Amino acid sequence: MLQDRLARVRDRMRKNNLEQIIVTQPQSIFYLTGMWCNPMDRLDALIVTQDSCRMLCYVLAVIEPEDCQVSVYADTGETVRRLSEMLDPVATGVDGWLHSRFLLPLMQLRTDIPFSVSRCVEEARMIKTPQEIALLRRASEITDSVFADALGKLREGMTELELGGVFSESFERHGVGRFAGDPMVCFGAGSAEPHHAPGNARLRPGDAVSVDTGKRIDGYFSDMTRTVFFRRATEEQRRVYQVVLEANLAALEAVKPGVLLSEIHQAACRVIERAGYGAYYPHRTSHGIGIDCHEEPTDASDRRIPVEEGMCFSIEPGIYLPGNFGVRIEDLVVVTANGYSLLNHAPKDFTIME
Ligand SMILES: [Mn+2]
Repeated sequence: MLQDRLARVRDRMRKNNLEQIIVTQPQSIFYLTGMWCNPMDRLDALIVTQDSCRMLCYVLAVIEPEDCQVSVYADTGETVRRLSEMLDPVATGVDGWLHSRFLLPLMQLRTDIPFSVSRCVEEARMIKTPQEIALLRRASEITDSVFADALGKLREGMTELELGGVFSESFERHGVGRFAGDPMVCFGAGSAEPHHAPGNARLRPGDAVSVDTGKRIDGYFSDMTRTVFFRRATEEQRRVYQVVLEANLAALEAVKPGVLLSEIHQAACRVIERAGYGAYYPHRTSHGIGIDCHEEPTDASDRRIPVEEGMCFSIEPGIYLPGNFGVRIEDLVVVTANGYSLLNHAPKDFTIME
């Protein structure tokens, strides 16, 4: 077990009056043990109390953390009963990943246990350790190089999927496998869809080329978006690009401990609204990143999450003009004592690629 992380989680448990928590998200189990489990449709669970760690784990999983009593099961069912027998009759927090098909029978078996939702591990994960920050920094450095390499290989008539392949090959040259997400490559009107599925659209002069990609490298994700224009750009494309760039910089400027994530979003929105494009910015500005590409803290206007030193999140404003083109510029930041440290250094000035 990773004792410094376990101590943070136990601290959160005390603050939330939880004597025991059930952790089932593989990313959270990795956070606490350093090892990956992959239960797929099965149930793996780590049970943490103030003085013990126990784990219920599928027999083929390779996970064997030290200082943790592991109880293995095979494909014979009865896993919920096994889990129910491992629990103490105390206030118990359950993470958001325990499927209702396991949780509901568990609650029937243990009517003596008061269950509630636990965010203890997610909250601990929000504040990165120096070791985690080093891994996040390295993942972003690799992603910066991949963009520099792959965006230089645009050619007329190539498809979005082909450019995606160029990015994947470049990651592979940096020793990063094809797992964990293909690049989201968008040409022309595709760039106006914030969650575009790359396909066989072919690159034409005048297209916006927007690429959003990140990889989990040694456990920690990168996530970056750059938008460039192929061979030429209209006045409107230039104008929209400048507005998004200004929104990106205004949001970055707002990052420091104590501000609310929603205030960072507002800083980006103000720039976009003032330019008359408010109706074309439909999504949040930030999401936390770490072992997951999207994790706490996420920016939602109804949640008041203060920014703290050690948090890592994206800054990714965009403008999307349906059927026409879109621009998004995304960087990652780590919050420092007085502001932020940028993890991405790929250029973001308005660029026309030949
Ligand atoms: Mn992102």
